[in-house]
Amino acid sequence: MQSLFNDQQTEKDIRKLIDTGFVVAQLPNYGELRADLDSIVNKLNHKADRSFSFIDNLTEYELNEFKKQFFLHADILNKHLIVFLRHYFPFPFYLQKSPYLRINSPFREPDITPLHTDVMYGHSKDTITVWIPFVDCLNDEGLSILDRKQSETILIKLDKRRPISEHVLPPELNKGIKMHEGAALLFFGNCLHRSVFNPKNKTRLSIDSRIHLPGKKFSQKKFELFRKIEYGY
Ligand SMILES: O=C(O)CCC(=O)C(=O)O
Ligand SMILES: [Fe+2]
Repeated sequence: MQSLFNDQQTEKDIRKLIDTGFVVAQLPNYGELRADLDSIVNKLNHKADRSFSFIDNLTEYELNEFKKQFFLHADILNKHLIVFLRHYFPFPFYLQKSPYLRINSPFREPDITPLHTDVMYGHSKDTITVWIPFVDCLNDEGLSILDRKQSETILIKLDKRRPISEHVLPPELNKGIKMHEGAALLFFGNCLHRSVFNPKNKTRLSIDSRIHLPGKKFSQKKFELFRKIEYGY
């Protein structure tokens, strides 16, 4: 059977991820992932239009219910995540038990994810996050991210508790990284990232999960969040 993946591209992606701390990669099995996401959304009694505009009509309560119910279908999405990740990491690894669902609605201040590294939330610097949007992110609906080196420079200033004002942050952090639907962003736990104010008439729905490779230092605090995926799963 012909591989879904282009091995040369995979090698290039891994090198970029290791060298710089992040990479945007194509998901060859995105169609299957999206079809299952749509059926989950439909099952939860919402019509899954391509742009998720139903979300804008939900009350806060309904939105929370939607997120809670969504969580129960994690394994369906994990199945596709594993196919994708297995190709990059062809050995046993630890995967977050459930992906998180995030929504970044236009003009909604509370949906903005503030500047952070996943290490700040208790993960290890060796944890790799996979972030997948279900819409094109071309106009600030998505995430902005700094590579490992740039992140270190900013983090040193944060460590010294110097007040860090917006205008010393590199301009990359004011612009969402441009990704088409069907791509995934992979990044290490020590890369600074955030979402920017979404000024466009488009709701972004995304999932994110994390993996941990064997032989790397595990954050004890987060151990319970992961489960081992054996090779051949
Ligand atoms: O989707 C977002 O707005 C934030 C995602 C994030 O911080 C992460 O996946 O680690
Ligand atoms: Fe994060």
